[in-house]
Amino acid sequence: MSIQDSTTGEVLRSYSIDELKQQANLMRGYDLAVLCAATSGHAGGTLSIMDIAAALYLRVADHDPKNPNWPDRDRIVWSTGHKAPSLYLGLAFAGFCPKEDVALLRKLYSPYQGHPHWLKLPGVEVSTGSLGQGLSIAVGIALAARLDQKNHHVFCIMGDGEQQEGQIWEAAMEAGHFKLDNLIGIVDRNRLQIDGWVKDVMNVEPLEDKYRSFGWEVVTIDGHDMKQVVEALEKAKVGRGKPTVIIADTVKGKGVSFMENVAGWHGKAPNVEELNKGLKELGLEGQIPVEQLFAHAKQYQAEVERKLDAKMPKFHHNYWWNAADNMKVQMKPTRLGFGQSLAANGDDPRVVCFGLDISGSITISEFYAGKPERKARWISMGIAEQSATSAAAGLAKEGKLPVFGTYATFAAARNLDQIRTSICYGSFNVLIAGAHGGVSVGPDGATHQALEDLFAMCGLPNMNVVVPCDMVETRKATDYLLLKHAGPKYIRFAREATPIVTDEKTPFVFGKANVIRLRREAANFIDAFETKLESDYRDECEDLSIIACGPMVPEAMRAAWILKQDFGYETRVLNLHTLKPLDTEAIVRAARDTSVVLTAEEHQIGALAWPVASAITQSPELYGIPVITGAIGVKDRFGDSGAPWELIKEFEVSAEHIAAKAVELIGVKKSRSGEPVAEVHLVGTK
Ligand SMILES: Cc1ncc(C[n+]2csc(CCOP(=O)(O)OP(=O)(O)O)c2C)c(N)n1
Repeated sequence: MSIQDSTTGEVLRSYSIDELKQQANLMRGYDLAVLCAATSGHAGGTLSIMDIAAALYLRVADHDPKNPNWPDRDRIVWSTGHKAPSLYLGLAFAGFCPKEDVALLRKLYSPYQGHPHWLKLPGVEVSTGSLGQGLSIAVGIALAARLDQKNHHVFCIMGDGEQQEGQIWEAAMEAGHFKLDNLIGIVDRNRLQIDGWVKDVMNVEPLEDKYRSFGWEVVTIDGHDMKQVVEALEKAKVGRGKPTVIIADTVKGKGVSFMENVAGWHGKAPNVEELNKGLKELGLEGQIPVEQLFAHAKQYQAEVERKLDAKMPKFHHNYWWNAADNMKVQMKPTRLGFGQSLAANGDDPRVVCFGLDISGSITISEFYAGKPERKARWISMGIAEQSATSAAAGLAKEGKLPVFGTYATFAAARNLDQIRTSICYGSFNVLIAGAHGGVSVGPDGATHQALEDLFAMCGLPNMNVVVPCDMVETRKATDYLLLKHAGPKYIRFAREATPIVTDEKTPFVFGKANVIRLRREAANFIDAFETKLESDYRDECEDLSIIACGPMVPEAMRAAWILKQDFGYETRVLNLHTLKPLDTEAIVRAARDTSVVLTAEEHQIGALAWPVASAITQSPELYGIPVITGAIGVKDRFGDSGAPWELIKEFEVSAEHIAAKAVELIGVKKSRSGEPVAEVHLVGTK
């Protein structure tokens, strides 16, 4: 049946095996082009699944492009959300959306998010990106169909590395138990994941035996032989009495020789030269409208930039990072400091590091880089955050110093109960790294942008939480937490390169805030400021305090610069790198001395703002003393795809937003005390 008119049942288009092969090849060409236009994305896995995507969307699945929500349609769940471009191209080639629109991949406000979002694009069935959840969703959809006595089918596309997630096996057990013959699992067995070969990272084989033992019908095919793909899918649709899993042997990067079987192409997009080479190898020279796709992407991007610019508070000068001839700053990713510390301190025989299949990117692999003798204390756990968390507790119980990390949302949310019960309740000495925290993760989108992790981590008894402001402070914080601090500890850092605003001499004392004061303009941003431990600082009667953590500290410093230059205001910036335990004294002194406190966090508002507010309202010293407060942070919404600095603007967590809010709060303070309110120069906020 396949692509049809849901009102008449008329088949709108049917593809032969040869035509499907041709379409899959074209989809590969588009895939390379849209990834190139996005400058990021997942080439390897999108190419390995493309034949299956073509077969499903163009021939096997019953659906209607004009009626994407047709109740009787087959559902296709992409549990491997990172293969979103193949899903989008499947939809586009089936007629659900224009092919050229897929070139808007990973751009701000785009329906073509880095990972699929069903509320943004008709035809996308579910939002995914956190691996291992799709099969459970598919079980739910299949159960609903059974309850409603419907005949449609649910397909669920998974990766082989993804099979390491324990939730897959809970879902597999459920599907077998309920004999869900309307459910068809597909495993893209390309044998690679991020950290290398699946068999080396954490072997999942024999997959066939595993699924069979859970009560599934199992079919193994060559996932690039279109005849086998179509036959297996069509046969699975008529299977009765049990769910079917199709284990498809594929090649990661299929069709492009320099990408095939290369782990490094997992999360990488081709540049223009590589695109052209790839298109040539696919025999598609001149057949993909590359220039039109690029032009479409460029035009859309120009509109994004116009919208963002209109949203930004304006000041007398352009104070953006490195826009002026002076106040220059060096940018480096905070995560590098984490790796540097592990490299420096890893000789301690108690230190044991876990790999969770994202090791290079979060720099935890620096622990063993060039040190083969440490390999025995490097334990690859695969994509299994929950079990690894409890295993870390086990190691800690036996006197080891375990460290694990991954995207902050998978390091602190997916495994929250394990952190709570296995680690915190027993108060075990485990260091957890929440890497890639905040919206500045960028084009991967909402599923990968941890904006809630600090609520959970700060809310856990016995947990200690540090959010360092730059690469140097990340190294110092890791040095301290790893070897000097006993108990559960969470360190959160960003992915993107952020300004370096501390140096070797800058104090870092766990649990103690630093005061940062702008003293002058200087050639280098860092030299314009003086930093002291807050306990060594004497009140200078500043106009306000900005309390910040993580990469919001540099933004707060830049806000202090804007406030001084444009309004003559003096700002006390507090770098509250330790969120737990909280430096209540520093907060109370800032509130008492300046009577205006503005918090800034790259998180849903509240991980920093509410403890600060609570410290102010609960301090007897401040009873009856008015303190004007404000909060900068993400306002109760999920993230979006986009370039990191675009997202800083869109989510209103830039220095400009901090400064605009500060002007508003200082205005309230001045008007209350009868002082003239400084003229506000903000253009666009009037
Ligand atoms: C819960 C979770 N942990 C980690 C990641 C990061 N991640 C994205 S893709 C990937 C590897 C997936 O490997 P596999 O399933 O084999 O997919 P393929 O190699 O086919 O792309 C990982 C670890 C994630 N998205 N979700």
